[in-house]
Parts: sequence; C-alpha cells; structure tokens
Amino acid sequence: MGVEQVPTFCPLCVSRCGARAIVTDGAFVALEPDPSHPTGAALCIKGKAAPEIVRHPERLLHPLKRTNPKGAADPGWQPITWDEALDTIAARLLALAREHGPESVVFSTTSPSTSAMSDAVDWLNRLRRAFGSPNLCTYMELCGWGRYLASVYTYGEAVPGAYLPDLDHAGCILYWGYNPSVARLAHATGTVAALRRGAKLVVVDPRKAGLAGRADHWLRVRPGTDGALALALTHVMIERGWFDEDFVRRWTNAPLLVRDDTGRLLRAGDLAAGGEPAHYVAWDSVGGGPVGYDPALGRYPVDEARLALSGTHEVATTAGPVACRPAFDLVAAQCRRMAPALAESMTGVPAAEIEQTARTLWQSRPVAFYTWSGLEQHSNTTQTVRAINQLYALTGSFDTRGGNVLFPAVPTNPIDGAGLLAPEQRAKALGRARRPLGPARFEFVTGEDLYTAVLDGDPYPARGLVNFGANPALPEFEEPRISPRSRPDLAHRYPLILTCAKPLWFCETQHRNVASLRKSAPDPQVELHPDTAAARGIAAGDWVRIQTPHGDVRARARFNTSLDRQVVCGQHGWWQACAELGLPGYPPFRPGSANLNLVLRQQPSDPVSGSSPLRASVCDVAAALPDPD
Ligand SMILES: Nc1nc2c(c(=O)[nH]1)N[C@H]1C(S)=C(S)[C@@H](COP(=O)(O)OP(=O)(O)OC[C@H]3O[C@@H](n4cnc5c(=O)[nH]c(N)nc54)[C@H](O)[C@@H]3O)O[C@H]1N2
Ligand SMILES: Nc1nc2c(c(=O)[nH]1)N[C@H]1C(S)=C(S)[C@@H](COP(=O)(O)OP(=O)(O)OC[C@H]3O[C@@H](n4cnc5c(=O)[nH]c(N)nc54)[C@H](O)[C@@H]3O)O[C@H]1N2
Ligand code: SF4
Ligand SMILES: [Mo]
Repeated sequence: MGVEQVPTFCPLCVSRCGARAIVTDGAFVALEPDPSHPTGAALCIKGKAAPEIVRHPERLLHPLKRTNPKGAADPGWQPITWDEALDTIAARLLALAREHGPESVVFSTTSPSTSAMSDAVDWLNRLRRAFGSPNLCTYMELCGWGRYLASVYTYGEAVPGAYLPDLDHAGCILYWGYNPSVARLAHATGTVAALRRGAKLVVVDPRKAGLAGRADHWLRVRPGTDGALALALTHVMIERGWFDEDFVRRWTNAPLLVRDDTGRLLRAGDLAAGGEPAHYVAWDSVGGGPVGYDPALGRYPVDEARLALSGTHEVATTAGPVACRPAFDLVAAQCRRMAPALAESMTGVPAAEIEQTARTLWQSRPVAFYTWSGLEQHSNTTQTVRAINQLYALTGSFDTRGGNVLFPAVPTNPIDGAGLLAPEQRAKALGRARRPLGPARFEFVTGEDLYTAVLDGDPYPARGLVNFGANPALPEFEEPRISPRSRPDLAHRYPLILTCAKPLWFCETQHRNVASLRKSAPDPQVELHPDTAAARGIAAGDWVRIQTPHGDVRARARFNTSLDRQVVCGQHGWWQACAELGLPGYPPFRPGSANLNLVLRQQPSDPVSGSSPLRASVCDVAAALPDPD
C-alpha cells in the first residue's frame, strides 16, 4: 500500500481549492494544497481539517428512519438500508404528486457555496423537473440574487456571478460587501498576487476585514446604505467625464431617447416619418435628427460616436412634437441628486474619499469586481445591486480582459433537465404572483414563500419537502427599512445597527463540532467598538446580550476599532456542541440561544427578491445578566 497522493479538490466551500489527498495505507490522513491547480495555491484551516471531518463520529453514513412521532423528545432514529429509504421516499412522493399535483412537493438544497452540493445541484434540478415541481428552495434571495439574477435585469447576464473577475489582468479590483479571505480563498490569493504586480484595490465594508487592510481605498459604509454610495460614485464619474463614452454608446441603452411626456422609450413607429414599430430611437448630434436602432442587428445607421448622451431634443411624432432625452441624461440627473456631501451624511463615507475612489476606478481600469452577501441580505438589495451594476458599466470593463469575463468551462452536456418541466408547471412556482420579477420567475422559492405555503396553504399547500442539506424605475437609494433612521420610534431603545459576517473557521451552521476548528473560535462572537462597549460597562471577552425588538441572544464581546461606534457585527450559525473539547451547544429557540436569526425577521423584505433584512437591523448590546444561581 504505502503513501498515495490523490489529486482532488476541497468541496467544503465555493472556493473549491485544488488539493492533493494524502492516503496512507488506504486511510485519508491529510489534505495538501496543489499549486499546479488553478485554485490550489493554499488551503484554509477547514480544508486542512478534512480528514477529521471525514472521520467525525457525528458524520451520517447511512439512512435513518424516525420511529417516534414528530415532537417526541427522542425521534427514535433507526438505521435502514438505502433500498428501503429510496423505495419509501419514492412511494410517498408519487402519492403526493397523484393526489395534490407535483408542485405540492418543494425541493430544497443547501447553498452550493457552503457545501459539496455544487457538484450535485444540477442532478437535483433534473430530478425536480422530471418530477414536475417548479419549486426549488435554496435561499437564492440571501446570497445569489444580487450576483446572479438581479444583475440579469441590467446586463442580461449574471454579473459578477457568471462573469467572474479576471484578477490576473485587472488594473483595479473592487470588492463590495465581500471578504474573500474568509469566503473564497482562491479569490484572496489571486488578489494578493494582483496587488503584488501593482493592481489597485477598493473595498466597501463596514469592517476593516480581510484585504480591506491592504486596500488603496477602504470605504467604511454604514450597513445598508451602499446604494447611496454607488449613486454618489456614479455622480462623480459622470460629472468629471470619468466614464467610457464609447462603451456606453455602443453597448448600453444610454443613447436611446426617452419621451418626456410618457417617460417611455421612443419607438421608430412613433415618428412622423414612420418607421419600424419595434425599433428604438437615438439622436444623431451631427445630422441633428432622430436615428433608429435595430435591436435584431444591434446597430444604428450612423457611427455610434455621433449619438447624443445629453440634452433635450424635440422629435416630430405622429402626435406632434415631443421633447425627448437620452436615457443617459436621466441617469445623470438622478445621480446629480446624490452629491458626495449628501452621500457622506447618509453612508458615513467622507466625500473626499468618494471623489478619490471614483478617480481610481477610472484611472486604473480595467476594473474587476465582486459583490456578495454584505449586499444581499437587505430590504433594498435589488436597487443597491442595480446601482452598482450601473456604476460598473461606466468603467467599460464588462466582458473585457481584466474586467469581468466568462471564463471557458469544460464542455459538458447540460444535465439539469431544463426542458423537462412543462411551462404550465413552471408558472406555478411559489411566490410568482407576489413578486413577478423575483426568484420564482427562475424556479427559486424564497424562504418566506415556502413557509407561507406550508403554514397558510397560500397560494396552495406545500405538502412535501425533499431537502438536500439544508420593472422598477432607474435604481434609487432607499434607506434600509428597519434602521435607526427609518424607524426613529425604535432608535431610542435600539440605537445601534446590527450586521453580520462569516467566520473563517466554519461554514454557516456547520463545523462547530470539529475540535481543530472550534478550538480557534470556541464561542459565538459579536464585534463592537471599544467605546460602544465602555459606554455599556462591557469588557473585551465578556458575555453580552444582542438585543433587538424580537428578543436577545448571547455572544462574547470582541473589540474592533475599525467599526463605526454605531455598528456591531454578529455571527450566524451557532448551535452545535463540541464533545471532544467539552464546549457547549446552544438551543436554537429558547432563552440562552446564540442563534442570531432568532432576533432577526424576514420582514420587511426586499420588494423584488424577498431578500431578508439580516444586515441592517436596529439593536443594542447589553452586559449579560449574572447567572440566576
Ligand atoms: N469560511 C466560510 N466561508 C464561506 C462561508 C462560511 O460560512 N464560512 N459561506 C459561503 C457562503 S454560503 C457565502 S454566501 C459566501 C459569502 O461570502 P461573503 O459575502 O464574503 O461573506 P460575509 O463575511 O458574510 O460578508 C462579507 C462582508 O460584508 C460585510 N458587510 C456586512 N454588512 C454590510 C453592508 O451593509 N454593506 C457592505 N458593503 N458590506 C457589509 C461584512 O463585514 C463582511 O466582511 O461565503 C462562502 N464561504
Ligand atoms: N444572520 C444570517 N443568516 C444567514 C446568513 C448570514 O450571513 N447571516 N447566511 C445565509 C446564507 S449566505 C446561506 S447560504 C444560508 C446557509 O444555510 P444552509 O443552506 O442551511 O447551510 P448550512 O448551515 O451550511 O447547512 C448545510 C447543511 O448541508 C449539509 N451538507 C453539506 N454538504 C452536503 C452535501 O454534499 N449533500 C447534502 N445533501 N448535504 C450536505 C451539512 O451537513 C449541513 O447540515 O444561511 C443564511 N443565513
Ligand atoms: S477555502 Fe477552505 S473550505 Fe473553502 S474550498 Fe478552500 S480549503 Fe476548502
Ligand atoms: Mo450563502
């Protein structure tokens, strides 16, 4: 036997670091980085703990069947064979489909970003579609909506979800609500290499987390006000002419004329001279007249450089003269309302820093960017993401080397069964009526809509769950709906703003039972500024209570001087005990809980996507009461 090195990758999180498994006498003993693999420069501590996770006594290796009724203190788990498990499940699911329609079964999966499901999720979708259910619940609205689906409404493509940052060739890297040092190691190592060759880095984060310490600009934004910051940056770039006019004219709808009277795009069919009803219209500043845009050919009859981006232009229509403005002029007017000084008062980012960052974005392009859950878990996520997408378009870096690009993938046949689901079944996705542009349009069910269907039978009862692991106007800034500013009635009692971030040692609700990881981070933590703590009689390391209008949960105080004094940052996912270290678990619901989501609520959610406001809630922090005994 001896020692074998098996080329593989770590599937524990989205980074999927290239690795070599060291197998000694048939036993998996270590995981090592594989620098010859594109993502193999390094492994994090979780990857290094892989053998411990594989051998962990709590790891489930066989199907278990509940033998006591739900609610019983002991579920009475009994091991069964795979055949029995599969036959039982198949029979029950087919009965539900027969009696209530296949849509009554919701399929659910943990996020591929926090598990090995990325390799299996296409097969799960094939199963779901072949079964006939339009409902996949994977909390797309919490960490996938902005990167993937909301951006489709700006680009027609998923940016930066599918069009990834080309770190190797970027002149400037922009990370917004994203900490790759914790969340995606391969992006962190790629960024460090880019910095070494002179690339600039801009980080927007309420905390000086990860690479923020090495950034040329770290913008300490008040949680949930990122949309205002994006509009202010756009304002500066437009006012100073720091934008790629050629890209904007050729590749965006910026030159298209919008009618002042209706606010709608002018169509060639509206023109007195007549024209193709489906064609849009721009203003030829050289010829001094309207020109049609053929969407099928993607072309104007004149060189794009002649198209006006500003000004009011009177166009002769069948209903008389109509004043029109290029769409870009409307964007500029909207952004003019968000001058840096105003944005400073809303976001806490100094106006001078906004100016300088805009200059860096322009002068150091191509810009490669990534945004993630710092932006996703808000009541205003969709508009924030749209504002950032609009800003990014101005850099002209979309789909260019060093910007955000579609990397070549290994050619494989799609196996997700996209054609297997009949359109009439697809239309039944839960939540589609409530949010027609939201995740349900793409067969994703939000947590909110799933629970409404289960508890209230609205719009129809969800009876089965197959669980794998767990045209608004231009973008406008909207204050988070449950912040001290939007809810002054609550601000007196809850003056602080609660956000959250992922810890390096664990994925979401997992891994607290793995000794080598838990020993580095034994307790749930809440980060706060030392002055905020001192004002409440809290010392570093004290147990404290994080209080919101929905109750309180416990955590240990950890000081972080990079935070605004009004902002505190908690951690999600604490419940497991670690028997090996004798460290406790925490009840998910009862007093003494450390479950952050116990004191947060789904509502008020983002009107388009249903994203939950987990990152900008009113709160306070108080010293923990002494034990009653
Ligand atoms: N170690 C580890 N890695 C993981 C995971 C894990 O749990 N642990 N989970 C995986 C999954 S499922 C996901 S979705 C990704 C997420 O990856 P990230 O999105 O990078 O993770 P977070 O640390 O939650 O959030 C990123 C940053 O957003 C900041 N932030 C908080 N509120 C705001 C805000 O209002 N505005 C801005 N601009 N920033 C804000 C936080 O301070 C944090 O530094 O990570 C994946 N990788
Ligand atoms: N307050 C707050 N709440 C949050 C977040 C936050 O940042 N703050 N983050 C949100 C985000 S971004 C996400 S993605 C969700 C994550 O929430 P979940 O999707 O529930 O993810 P986990 O908590 O990591 O649980 C994953 C489960 O899947 C199992 N698992 C792991 N690998 C596999 C596999 O290959 N197959 C199967 N079948 N099972 C597997 C694990 O054992 C574990 O039980 O939480 C969200 N909730
Ligand atoms: S960052 Fe860590 S957990 Fe994620 S794939 Fe790489 S080694 Fe595994
Ligand atoms: Mo996630």
